[in-house]
Amino acid sequence: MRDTQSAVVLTKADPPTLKASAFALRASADRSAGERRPPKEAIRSRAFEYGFDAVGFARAESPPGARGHLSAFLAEGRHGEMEWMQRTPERRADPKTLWPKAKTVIALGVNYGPLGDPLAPLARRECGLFSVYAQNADYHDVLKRRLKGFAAWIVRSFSGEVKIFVDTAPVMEKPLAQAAGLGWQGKHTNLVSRDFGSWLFLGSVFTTLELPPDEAGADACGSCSRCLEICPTGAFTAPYRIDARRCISYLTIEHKGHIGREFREAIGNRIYGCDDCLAVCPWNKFAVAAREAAFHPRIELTLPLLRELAQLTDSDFREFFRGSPVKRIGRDRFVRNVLIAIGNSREPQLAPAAERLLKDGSALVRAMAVWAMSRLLPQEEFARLSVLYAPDETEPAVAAEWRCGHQYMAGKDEIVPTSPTGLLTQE
Ligand code: B12
Ligand code: SF4
Ligand code: SF4
Repeated sequence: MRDTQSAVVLTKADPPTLKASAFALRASADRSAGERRPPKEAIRSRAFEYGFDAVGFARAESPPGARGHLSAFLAEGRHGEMEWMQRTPERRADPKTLWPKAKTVIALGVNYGPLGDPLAPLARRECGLFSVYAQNADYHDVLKRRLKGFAAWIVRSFSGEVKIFVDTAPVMEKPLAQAAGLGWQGKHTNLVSRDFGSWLFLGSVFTTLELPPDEAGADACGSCSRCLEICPTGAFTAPYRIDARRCISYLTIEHKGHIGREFREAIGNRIYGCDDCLAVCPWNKFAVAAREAAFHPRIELTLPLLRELAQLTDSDFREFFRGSPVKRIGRDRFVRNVLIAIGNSREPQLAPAAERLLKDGSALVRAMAVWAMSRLLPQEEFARLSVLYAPDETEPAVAAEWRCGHQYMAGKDEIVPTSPTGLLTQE
């Protein structure tokens, strides 16, 4: 009975990709096997029915190299302000330390492949670019829902205990996914799949069931280095090694303070996250568009006008980004990012949108409004505004932006050193 149902759901849900047809074959073989189907194969089949596009099994143990690489990452401070990463490194490095009862990790991937070239909007400087993962629903919500249903089914069918994880727990999802055969960690450090390229969200079910592991994914980057070369901010210190503090994804999403001057031009019009290293990967040639409609871009987020985004109030922001991952950075950080994109737009007609924010309640916003205007306005106009606004400025970082703006306009384009928190340290 269960197997018959499987076949029906599968035919309806899976798109005609290689992966789906390969699975359909497996499903009919399973049906003839009836109840004798081994738990691992039954679980694999069900995972696809629950909407996962990739599934693999690994022992619940620290993946090779992961512990040492994590220690080096933390010791060198490459996690920046993400201090939660250093709270429980032992648990993060080893699923057994996180949950001693765990025997097997079921690694799962959901395809979020874009519909077109995700880098094309970089040329539309009057618009903001949201990274592919943030153009619609929050994947945490989508994956968690599926993981809960799937994990409950495992317990109902085979007993044992389970725990589910997606992103936020101290779990090294990429090395575990590699150990479970979903792909390999590419030189851009993300998991690359032969079927879906760089576009898999990852989640996992830890279980007390002892299930035979799959073969680990083998590195197929070869001599390619496209991802390393394209990074606008030089975030890769070496192949397979990232300094998060230099990554635009970190700067625009995780970093709470002022964004260092040395990164602002390189950010271009990326207002939430970055996909450059993912998008250039040649393994994307086999990628297909996400089958989950909640990951297809919301029309308002595909080419949103910077001028309009800059005017979002706190309540507009919360309403506009309801259910979206963007919501978690809050209006001030978001408008900070938008103002950097405005400064990079080379469109003087966007200057009024920045000027309106010179008296904003947030120092993050005021600082980037000043910076944007220093990039867009003629020198006399910037000087006129400076006379009007700078004397009342009480926040040292914003006052410093006015001074740096004058220097920039005078042709002294100095990159002012920033502290690890992104605050200007010159004054
Ligand atoms: C912290 C974090 C970030 C940080 C740091 C990124 C990073 N690479 O660590 C920041 C904010 C920058 C970030 C950005 C992004 N992230 Co992120 N992030 C995470 C998080 C929470 C933890 C990752 C982690 O443990 N990092 C610590 C370091 C030590 O681990 P690592 O990168 O795996 O390092 C390995 C390699 O360096 C390797 N290594 C080191 N030296 C060497 C040498 C050799 C020879 C080899 C072979 C390997 C090797 O070993 C290390 C351990 O295996 C995970 C979720 C999770 N819980 O796992 C999501 C996660 C990695 N992020 C994800 C995504 C989608 C992104 C972005 C694409 C979002 C965007 N569009 O803006 C970018 C991509 C940037 C990039 N190139 O990595 C996805 C990736 C999915 C996938 N297919 O891999 C994850 C898994 C979330 C999820 N559940 O789907 N992220
Ligand atoms: S996401 Fe962008 S900034 Fe971060 S490492 Fe990749 S290319 Fe560089
Ligand atoms: S772009 Fe090239 S080097 Fe980078 S992850 Fe893809 S295959 Fe590997």
